[in-house]
Amino acid sequence: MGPRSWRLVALISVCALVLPAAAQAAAKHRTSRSQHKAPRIYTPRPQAGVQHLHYKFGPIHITPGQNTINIEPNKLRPSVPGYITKFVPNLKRTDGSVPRVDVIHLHHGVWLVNGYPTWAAGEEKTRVYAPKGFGWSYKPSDQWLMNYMIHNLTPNPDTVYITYDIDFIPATAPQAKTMTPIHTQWMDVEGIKAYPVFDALRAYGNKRGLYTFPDMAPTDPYKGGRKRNEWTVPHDLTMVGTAGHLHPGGKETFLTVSRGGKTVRLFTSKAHYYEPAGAVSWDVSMTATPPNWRVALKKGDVVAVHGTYDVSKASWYESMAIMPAMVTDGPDGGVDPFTHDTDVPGLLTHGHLPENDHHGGGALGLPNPAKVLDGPVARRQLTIEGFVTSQGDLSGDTGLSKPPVIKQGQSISFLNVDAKDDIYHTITACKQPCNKEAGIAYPLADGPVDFDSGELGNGPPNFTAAANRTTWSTPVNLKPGTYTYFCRIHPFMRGSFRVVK
Ligand SMILES: [Cu+2]
Repeated sequence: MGPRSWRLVALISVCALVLPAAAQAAAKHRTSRSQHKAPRIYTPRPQAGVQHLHYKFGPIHITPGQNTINIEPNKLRPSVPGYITKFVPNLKRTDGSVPRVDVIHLHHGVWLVNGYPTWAAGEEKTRVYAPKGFGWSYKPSDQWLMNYMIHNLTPNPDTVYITYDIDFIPATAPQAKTMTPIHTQWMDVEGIKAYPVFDALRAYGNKRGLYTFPDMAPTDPYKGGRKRNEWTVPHDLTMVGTAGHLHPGGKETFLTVSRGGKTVRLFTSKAHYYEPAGAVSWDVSMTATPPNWRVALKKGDVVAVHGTYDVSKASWYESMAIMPAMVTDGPDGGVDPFTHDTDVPGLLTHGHLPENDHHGGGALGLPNPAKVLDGPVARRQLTIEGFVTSQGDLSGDTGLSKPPVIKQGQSISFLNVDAKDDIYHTITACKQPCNKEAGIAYPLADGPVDFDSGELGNGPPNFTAAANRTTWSTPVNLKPGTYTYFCRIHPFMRGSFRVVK
């Protein structure tokens, strides 16, 4: 399995409107305009002269509980030079059906072109459209790699394809003569790295329950070094589009630009949740820049990306904030972001998707851990094997549901035996009783206190979601009570333990 990682993204977009002129630039972190109604969903007309190409990468055989990162050569692409003007990814089974997102999903797919991330998709499946007259220039000699992380939330194997629809204008088409080439500028709060994640915990939120990374990070995430969320514009050019990628809990990503000591907001990509429970699931679509959005950037401008999460309901581990941008190779018009308000309302890249219909939270008839009699005193390490914890397991008819008991000040340790099969598990606090049916919105990391083990397991160094350890111990400072937990990777897995005086 080859590996590496990133999860990512999606992005960009769009088509036709004019930037409202006006407005002095706004201050650095001003609140972006509120949108009470759903933003409009944008569906561009195909550019003239395009071919619609459809590719299926695979078949990919998915192992039980898989959450690993792979990277493989990708020869599925146009055979002649030209311009790519649309990129729409998906994940499909061999029969063409789209798996439910709470069963198996594309945690990320990144199409690397000559080593650089160029298009990407995450669970939110953002669709990417170049504005009319613009396209990514493509040569058959380009090297393409497919970097993907497919997350199987169940213990059942499966087989899928990563699909992508491309609109393509061959260089020989008359329309090609008027095209302006663009390329992707990868903007990620963690920079370009294998697994660019950060934790957004409830304790980090402001009074409104919002947490913006890296701005509000309790410690400098860059440790005084290079700010990985920044990009210094190398020469005058035009940015023609952008859209964000984030995870459940995410509210928005935004770009700022700084010049001469002044900072303004370039664009805010907002998460619109179709999820009835709010910002807690993958039932979401991101806004992208409108079609005629054009911003002139100057050499030396510093563009930075930020991500805001709603931490009022739950903590969010291994979160992302990525905002790839489409930029031209040189100056190509556009407004000055310091004299025009470029942070205009965006357009959604898609509506609600049927694969996000299973929200979870229904009754399963599992025991309520708080009412179950004490299990044995926990003296030895608990094991997680075959997706079952050796004591306190709630996820089914295991006969192991009685919580192991420890005295206040002690801790229980867990060993993930499944790590030998590259299956990662977490022990993550959830609110009691945490015994309902799993779905895209349940369970959440909303226990009375936060604890999380990280993904117990091993993977290639610097290229994995795994913590590269297989054990974890509960915090020693827990007050007496019954604690419930779930596995973030396989949310049907639940357990409990009890702390007594
Ligand atoms: Cu698990």
